[in-house]
Amino acid sequence: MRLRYTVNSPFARKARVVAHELGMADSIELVSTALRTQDRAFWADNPIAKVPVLVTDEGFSLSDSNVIMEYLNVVHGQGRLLAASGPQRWKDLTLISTADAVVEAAILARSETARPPEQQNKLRIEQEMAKVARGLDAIDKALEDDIPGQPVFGLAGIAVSSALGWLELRFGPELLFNTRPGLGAWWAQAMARPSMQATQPSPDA
Ligand SMILES: N[C@@H](CCC(=O)N[C@@H](CS)C(=O)NCC(=O)O)C(=O)O
Repeated sequence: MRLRYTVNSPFARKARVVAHELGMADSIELVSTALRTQDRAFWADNPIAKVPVLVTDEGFSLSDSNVIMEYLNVVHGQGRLLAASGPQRWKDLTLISTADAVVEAAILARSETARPPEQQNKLRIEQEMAKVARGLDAIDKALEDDIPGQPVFGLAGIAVSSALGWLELRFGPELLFNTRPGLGAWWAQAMARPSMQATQPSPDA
């Protein structure tokens, strides 16, 4: 299998962490991929030119990150990282969507902030950062309610951890944890896992 990624992509990190948690990281070739270049091999793997994309041993391409996580979980992990049915399944899928949405809102705010000051849409930045704050509050609450009793660091925990890792890299820990000490404690535990240590983003990349 081949996984295209960038070292700082929070979406690609989800797939990489799942591979580590399932003990199969060695069976996936990691291909560091430059984004927004004329790369026909990349486009052949994913016409939308986003990472992550996983090319399976059978030679078909999978995207996006949630499809890849679930593929690895079902085909190589007997589904143990996500409840197959019942309320926990839907809560966890919603937590994954919320984590993704928080990152997407933060990316929008960052790209707006990167424009020359006179061209920035300040209202848009405020609106997107307010979504980030509300999303983090919802994640904080969901983890408080559900995750501590769970025996496994499942797909929901992996999605949240990957999102938090990227947000911390780009915005610093204060935005995340100053008003959410429970989330900070949860994050410290998640960060101690070998799968998270092995997939750390890099400020220099
Ligand atoms: N929904 C997608 C999002 C993937 C995504 O946005 N990846 C970013 C890197 S973090 C990317 O490849 N961006 C390149 C581009 O938008 O041109 C997923 O979950 O995989």
